[in-house]
Amino acid sequence: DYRILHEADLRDHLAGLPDLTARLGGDPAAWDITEVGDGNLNLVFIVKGTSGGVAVKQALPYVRLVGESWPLPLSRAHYEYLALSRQAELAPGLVPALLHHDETLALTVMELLEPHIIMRKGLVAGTQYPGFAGDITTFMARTLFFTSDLALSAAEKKEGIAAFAGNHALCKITEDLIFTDPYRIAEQNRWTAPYLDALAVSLRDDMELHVAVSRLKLKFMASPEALLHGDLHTGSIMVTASQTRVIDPEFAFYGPMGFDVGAVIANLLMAYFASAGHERAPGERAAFEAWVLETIEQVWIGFARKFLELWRTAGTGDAYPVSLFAGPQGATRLEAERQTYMQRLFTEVVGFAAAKTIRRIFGLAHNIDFELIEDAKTRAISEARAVRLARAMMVETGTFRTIGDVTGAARKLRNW
Ligand code: SR1
Ligand code: MG
Repeated sequence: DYRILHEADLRDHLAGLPDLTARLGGDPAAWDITEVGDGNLNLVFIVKGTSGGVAVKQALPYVRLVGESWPLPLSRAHYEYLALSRQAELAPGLVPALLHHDETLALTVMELLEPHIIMRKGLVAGTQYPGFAGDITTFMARTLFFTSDLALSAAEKKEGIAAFAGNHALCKITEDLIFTDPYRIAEQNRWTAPYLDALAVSLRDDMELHVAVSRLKLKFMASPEALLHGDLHTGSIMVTASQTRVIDPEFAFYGPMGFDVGAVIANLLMAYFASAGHERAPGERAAFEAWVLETIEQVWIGFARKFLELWRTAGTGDAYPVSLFAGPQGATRLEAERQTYMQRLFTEVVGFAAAKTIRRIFGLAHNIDFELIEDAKTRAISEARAVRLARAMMVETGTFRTIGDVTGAARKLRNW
């Protein structure tokens, strides 16, 4: 009974739901309904009544960006709903409230986030979000830690993996668009031609890069460490000056934690490099760029601190059994092991951040950070700086020991 909802069908559907009707208020015939989706996959409606509004998301049976030639399972709406429900429990106040879900229509109704805007748009405009690092590190530390073997029993963890195992079509998009296509000739690749033509060729010939990205791809495919958001870029985050809400977890599955953290860092790095190509009031450019780099540092440092604190206080999962680390000697050894764990995770964050950057410059799905730089040459210069850093992060990952190494390298490339 699935059908793509148009305004009138959506009005009828919502009018049949007493809770939502009460929330919206007034005569359903007078509700204002607008389709506002500008993402790659779905329909998004804003519905406003006399006493309130809601956001409605419906999955299309195909990739919106490409059209019906690229079918995509509606089941992604189910996984998104499941992930949002779990994230709401684990990171309360950091995701939109869920109001209704219809499995057949692949439709979810959520709290209308107002006056929030998509963070990427704010970054393009040069807006700073002082509370962002604190919020996103809480979100990531809690959702990743509490769905991992560090917090769960082996049985609970395996149930979690099984619940999301069917979301493989969305994983396949990531496997192809992020870890494969930018490094080969693929019909849907695009880049800022002609300026980046030579760089596109060099990516296809760079065997060290191919090895590095293939290692990351394997890690993505074969490391079910925790429940990931799976698409945690700045287009999946809505903000005001003081609030952060994470949306759109339709790519959720159990994967490597570094993928989510790397996504946030990659998108901030791109905002940093893109800044040179955007209009800014005098003096604001340097302040904005300094804030972005500082935020990148806070994202890793804050995440690591919060994650470690959870491990120390709530690390009762079946991994690292408490009984094996009894006594002062055990506590010291376990603490050292935690530091080793975080260093390994940091290395993966660096690699994933690199892959997430390169895909936005040579793959199918680009981002407005770069795309809104009208002059192609100016855009290509910003993109080339980002790619140069990303290549180093992916191939010479070991030389990036701290997040300061990443921001320091970005700073050096700013005027390259
Ligand atoms: C075909 S989907 C392209 C991209 O849009 C989503 O936001 C994901 O990032 C995906 O890779
Ligand atoms: Mg999305």
